[in-house]
Amino acid sequence: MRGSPPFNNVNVGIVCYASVGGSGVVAVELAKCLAARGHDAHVISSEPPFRLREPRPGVWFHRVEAPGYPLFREPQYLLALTNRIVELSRAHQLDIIHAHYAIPHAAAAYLARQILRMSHRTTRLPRTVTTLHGTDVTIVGSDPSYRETLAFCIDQSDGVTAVSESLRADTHRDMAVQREITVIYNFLDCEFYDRRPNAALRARLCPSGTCEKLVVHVSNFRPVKQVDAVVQIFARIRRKVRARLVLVGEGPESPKAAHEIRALNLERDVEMIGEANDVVGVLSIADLFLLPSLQESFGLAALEAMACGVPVVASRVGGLPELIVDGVSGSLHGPRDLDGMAQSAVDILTDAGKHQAMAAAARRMAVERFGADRIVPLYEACYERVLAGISGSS
Ligand code: GMT
Repeated sequence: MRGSPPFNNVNVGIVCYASVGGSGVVAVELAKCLAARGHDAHVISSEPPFRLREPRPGVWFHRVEAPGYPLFREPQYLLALTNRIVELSRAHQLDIIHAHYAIPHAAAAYLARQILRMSHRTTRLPRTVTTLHGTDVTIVGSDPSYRETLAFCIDQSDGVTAVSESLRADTHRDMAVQREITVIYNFLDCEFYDRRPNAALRARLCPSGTCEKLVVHVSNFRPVKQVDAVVQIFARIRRKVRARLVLVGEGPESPKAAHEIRALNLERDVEMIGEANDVVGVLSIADLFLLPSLQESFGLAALEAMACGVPVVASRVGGLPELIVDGVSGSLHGPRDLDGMAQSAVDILTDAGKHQAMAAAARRMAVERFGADRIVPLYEACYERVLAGISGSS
């Protein structure tokens, strides 16, 4: 087997989910940034992730097929993914297999490495890195049905990263993971995520005469996002401010949100626009972003809003306090404190000076603390340590 390659051209297999969700977004953005920095990034998923529709030099997509058989009630995705990682490792001499979201990607990476280790056909044995994103630990992964196997696979990774200090602590506490975990915050390309005012879109979503302020929420509408609470907070805001609410995204809680809108008689003030191709366009015309989640290990949607100069009113849970500075770039409250969130929203929306200062702080912090230029080198450093055989990734 060959030794470690020079660090300026690393072949990375990036395993991620293709569905709309922050972990897939981060994985694909990382692939693009790594390719731009001279590496080769092989994205491995069940279908092309939605941020990878356009071809990019240095980024390849590899589909995982999990063929069915009448005997199986469940698709055998873990086996198919493991097999695909083994094939791709051989074909592309992968140096690193980087699993984004531990379930089941950390297990597939572990199994693939074991297979490659035992095979006489292996000429390069890849190292494995697992990035923990949130519910792979906090809600799903720590469930007794998964915990022991998942903790084992995370511990077997050559490097482990988590997207916030909060998630690192949760992983050690709830999963009893022993391995050292490096915190690497999520990031954005802040040249792409920047405010681009669009008067026509603003006039459509917040027509002057009936609307003065635009409040936005973006999520995948799962229970953890409390989308019904978004509507309830907005109802309180609407009593004091001529505002409209735009809900972007869809998911299992979409019917509940629609029901809440009808129940509170807000049909004329709330629009559900479904999944938007141009999230930056919608955020660019927003005055405030609401994220009252029950749990959020990082809150990538809040960072997207901040990068577009939008103050965020959110729950004080998980990694959100590491992202949003209370009173500076937004406001934080307990996840059930809907009155507190509504009051803060009204304060921000009705005080132009405060709004302007928070919007500027949000943008500045997004660029300075969570810009791709700052964060991507931390992943490169993690790869470098792992390739050098340094145990753990710190
Ligand atoms: O929430 C999930 O189950 C999915 C996951 C995802 O793929 O979007 O979300 C988590 O990872 C994101 C990217 O790192 C974070 O921004 C989200 O905060 C995190 N979600 C939760 O912790 C609920």
